[in-house]
Amino acid sequence: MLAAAAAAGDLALRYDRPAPDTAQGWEQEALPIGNGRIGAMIFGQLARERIQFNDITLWTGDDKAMGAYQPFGDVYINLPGHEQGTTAYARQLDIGQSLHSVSYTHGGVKFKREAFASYPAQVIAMRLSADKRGQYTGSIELTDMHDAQIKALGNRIVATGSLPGNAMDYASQVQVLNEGGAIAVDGNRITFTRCDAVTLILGAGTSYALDPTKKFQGEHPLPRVTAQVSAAALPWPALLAEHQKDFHAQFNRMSVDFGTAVSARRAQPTDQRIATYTAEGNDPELEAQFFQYGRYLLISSSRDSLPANLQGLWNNNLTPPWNSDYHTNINIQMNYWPAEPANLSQNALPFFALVQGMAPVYRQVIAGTETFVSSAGKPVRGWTVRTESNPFGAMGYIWNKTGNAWYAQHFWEHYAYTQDKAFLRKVAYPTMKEAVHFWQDYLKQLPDGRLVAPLGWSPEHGPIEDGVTYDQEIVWDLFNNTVEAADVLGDDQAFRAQVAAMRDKLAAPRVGSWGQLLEWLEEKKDPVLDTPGDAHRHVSHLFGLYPGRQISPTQTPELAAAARKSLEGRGDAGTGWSMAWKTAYWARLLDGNHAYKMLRGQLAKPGARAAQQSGKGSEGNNAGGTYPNMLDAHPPFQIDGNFGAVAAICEMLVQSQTGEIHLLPALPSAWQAGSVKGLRARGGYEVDVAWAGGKLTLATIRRTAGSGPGKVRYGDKVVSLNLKVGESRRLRL
Ligand code: FUC
Repeated sequence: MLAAAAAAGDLALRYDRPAPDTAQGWEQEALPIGNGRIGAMIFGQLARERIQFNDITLWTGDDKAMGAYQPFGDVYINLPGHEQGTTAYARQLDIGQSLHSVSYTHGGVKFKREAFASYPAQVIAMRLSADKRGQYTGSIELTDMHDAQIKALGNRIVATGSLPGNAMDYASQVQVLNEGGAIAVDGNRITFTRCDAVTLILGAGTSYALDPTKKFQGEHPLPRVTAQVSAAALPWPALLAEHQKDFHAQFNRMSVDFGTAVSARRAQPTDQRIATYTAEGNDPELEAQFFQYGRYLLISSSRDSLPANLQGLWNNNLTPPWNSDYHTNINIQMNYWPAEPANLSQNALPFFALVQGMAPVYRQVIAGTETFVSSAGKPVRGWTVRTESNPFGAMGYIWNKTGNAWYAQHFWEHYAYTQDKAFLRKVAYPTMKEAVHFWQDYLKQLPDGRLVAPLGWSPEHGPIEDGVTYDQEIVWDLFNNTVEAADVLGDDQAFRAQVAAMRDKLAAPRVGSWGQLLEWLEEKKDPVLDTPGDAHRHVSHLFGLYPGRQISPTQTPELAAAARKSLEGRGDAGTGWSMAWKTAYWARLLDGNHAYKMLRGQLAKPGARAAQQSGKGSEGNNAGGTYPNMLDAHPPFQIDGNFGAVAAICEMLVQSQTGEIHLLPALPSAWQAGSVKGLRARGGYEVDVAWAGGKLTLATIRRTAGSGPGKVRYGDKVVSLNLKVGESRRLRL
């Protein structure tokens, strides 16, 4: 049972057996679909197919209690007898087509299933068909993970309930459409008998509203879900075409080719291909697929609703790890790192909406917290966050005080890439300015005049104290971006001057005794902390290197050299997100081969590096990897690593944080020939690059927004540009 061999450029994840119907099968082998709000994990089981589904807003908890992101329910398709004697089984997720499919032969009949989550139709749809008539006899069940009432009526099964605790209403509904044969209600199920084809249309929703003035309660979802499910009863080709048109409009903005794999690799199912790659590397097609998979996952888990959480929107567990929450000290930010460079800017909007929705709640929290008084004893202005957060304003665990400034960076970057001045003026600048107010009030002055962030924590490492490098760099980033934003807007000059002056008084990153970038204001006299043997997964004190821009090999070579020392000290291990971040760090240090080494480690099977386990840290610092379904293993499954890897690969190909578009700044020697189209650069550009023999052959720079001159660098060569919107320039450097 070999999966059909893939062709070059083919973007299907392929398997020759179903995902086991277990928690581990869900996590590591089932395949995700999603429309940005609702989604599902599909197992591809034969006699009892399972579609485990989610809505990104189904949360327990409220503004006081964290609660957790919840699984919604399952649709089961019972096809008695299909397990025995099945041949030619193939299961695939084509991420270029946003389409899941299963095919097999049973009793001389070829059976086929297709499934997708449509954004335009707001439903999940699955169609079962066969090459002979009357072959489908079985039943459909809808289950619920809480205590919904479930009822089958006509051709629909409807579940409605309300969560204990926060009274959130929810509803799901599956409509069964048969071609040929008959369907009937049998208790809570719908049976189908001798049908030619069966289509399921699944809708789901909740009463959650991202609006603190309504206490986050909107309308009951049942009428909306019913209308969505009714409207989606279209001919299958029409429903699919509408979905794919919408999907392609986002996904096809980029294409990537890192080189060709030998045909023996293409013949392998994805799980075996990852295993071979773990041992032998040398599969640029798999790396390209991993890149595009991250883009697929962002499109599928971040659109017009809440932002992607720790698991995107896929969760089958009532008590998921870390509540599958919005973690503020790396995780939600990493989810959004790829959005701008990988040409999925609109998919970042849910993050901005969450921040803006929470701000009024957070302001009240801060106003009532004794921690946040200025050195003059007055309450600080603005708001900030703890490490854990939910979509009702509750927060938990330790304060992550510079979380406000890090969030503000994303608002600024959205402008930097899109050049959307209305967004800058109305959305980004006010958010940045409020974070600046917080830090203007809260920073404290050392006797030598330097400004430090009081009592911060370098995530999640060492003591809580003043002026930790992580905080200093993030505040610097906020001040620096705010100065630039004020320059763009041009009408806030007095404030701009204050912020620039404070930026220049911030305690700056410093080099320590072994050449490292100090993680804390003073070097620790500790046997482990920030020594060359300290393998802690967080290397957050290099924020200024990435995603910040305070440290760079060209502009601050001493600090960049120190950052390199620190990275060497921390080593090449890490959990999923940690490895992705290190990949980006190495790319910013312009070391493509080291970045590639990190990427290769992350795309390996989890546990492949277990022999080197350091055992340091509460959850291990050497663990990450990629599961057979290509989801990131923190472990457990945590989606930030998928997203971080996309962003890091973008940094290997094009950088633009220093005022130049730097082409192929960190191209690894493993990628000898290839091309990438549609990467975005700050200033409103789209960039295509092609290379051969490890050297740039052609670049095309298109301007899609913005105005004014720009510069393009390749190695030591720099050329100037002055493109208008719609213009492009081809360069051979
Ligand atoms: C941060 C990390 C952990 C984990 C958690 C969800 O706290 O330190 O490794 O990723 O988020």
